[in-house]
Amino acid sequence: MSKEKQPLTDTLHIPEPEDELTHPMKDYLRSERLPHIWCSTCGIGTVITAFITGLEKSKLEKEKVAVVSGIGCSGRAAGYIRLDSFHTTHGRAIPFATGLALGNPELKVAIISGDGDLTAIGGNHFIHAARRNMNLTIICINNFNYAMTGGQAGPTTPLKANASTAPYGCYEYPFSLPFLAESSGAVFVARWTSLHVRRLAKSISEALLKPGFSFIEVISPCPTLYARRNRLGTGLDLMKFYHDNAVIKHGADTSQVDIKYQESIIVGKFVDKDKPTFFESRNNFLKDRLGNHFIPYKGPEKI
Ligand SMILES: Cc1ncc(C[n+]2csc(CCOP(=O)(O)OP(=O)(O)O)c2C)c(N)n1
Ligand code: SF4
Ligand SMILES: [Mg+2]
Repeated sequence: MSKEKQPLTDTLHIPEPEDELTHPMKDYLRSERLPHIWCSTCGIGTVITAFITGLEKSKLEKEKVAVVSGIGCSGRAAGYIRLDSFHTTHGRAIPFATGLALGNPELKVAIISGDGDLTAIGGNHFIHAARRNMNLTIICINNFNYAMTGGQAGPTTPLKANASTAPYGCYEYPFSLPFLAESSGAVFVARWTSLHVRRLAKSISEALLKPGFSFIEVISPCPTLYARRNRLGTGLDLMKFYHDNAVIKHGADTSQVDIKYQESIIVGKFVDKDKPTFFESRNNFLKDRLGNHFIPYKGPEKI
C-alpha cells in the first residue's frame, strides 16, 4: 500500500478509554462548565492559565484564596476557576471582594475582570480600594473595549481606535491604568500582555504574596470586536503585534506608560513598595487610641 493510501488509524494515536486525557489544570478548573464562552484566539483563557500557574507558584493554600469577577467576557473568569469563586454584578467585583477581605483577613482575594468592569462602572471602587490599600490582587484584562455588549468604547479605548460607539475613531482621552493604580495608592503595579505568559504568571504569584493592593494590567486580544472593527486580524496577529511592539521596562515611571493606538506597549513591573495595609493602619491606629480596650478582628474562627 502506498504511503498516501494508509488508513488514518496507522498514523494517528487513537486514545483508548483507559488512557483518557485529563487537563493538566483540572484541579483548578470547573470542567463541568466547559466548553467556555470565549471566541477562538481570545486572550482571556491565557490569563486564566497564567493565574493558575501563578497561584501554584505562590504556594498559597487553595482554601485561603478566593476569586471574584464582575460582568463581561473577562468577568466570566471566576466561573471557570475551582476555588471559592464569585461571579458578581457589573462593576461591583471590588466592593464584593473588599467585603470578603474584611470578613476574613486571612483570605487572599483576587479579582479577575475587564477594563470596563473595573475602571468604568467600577472606577470609583477601584480608586478607593487602592487608596485604602485593601489586601486585594486585581488582574484587569484590558481588551480596549466593552466586548460582551458589542464592542463599545470604554475608558481604555485608545485615541483614534474604532469602536461601535466611535465609528469614526475614539476622541476621548483614555486612562493609563498603571498610572491610575499607582496614583490612587497601589503598592504593586505591573503590566503584561497575554503573550507574556511566564512573566505574567510570575507577576501574579508576586502580587498574590504582596500585602495590600496589587494591580496587574494584561493587554489582551478581542479578535471578534475590537480587532475586527480596527482590521487588526486574529488574536494570533495581535500576539505577533505584542511580540514585535512590547518593550519591557521594569521600574518605568507610570506617568510615562500611556498606550497609544497600535504603538509600542511598555510592559514590566513598575511599582513594588511597602505601605501599611488597611488592616495594619486600622489596628495600629485604634490600638494607639484605645489601648487594651481595642481587640483587633482576626477572622471568623478567632472571635
Ligand atoms: C449595571 C450594568 N450596566 C451595564 C451592563 C452591561 N454590560 C455587561 S458587560 C459590560 C461591559 C464589559 O466590559 P469589560 O469589563 O471591559 O469586559 P469585556 O467584555 O470587554 O471582557 C456591560 C456594559 C450590566 N450588565 N450591568
Ligand atoms: S467578544 Fe472579544 S473578549 Fe469576548 S470572548 Fe470574544 S474575543 Fe474574547
Ligand atoms: Mg473589555
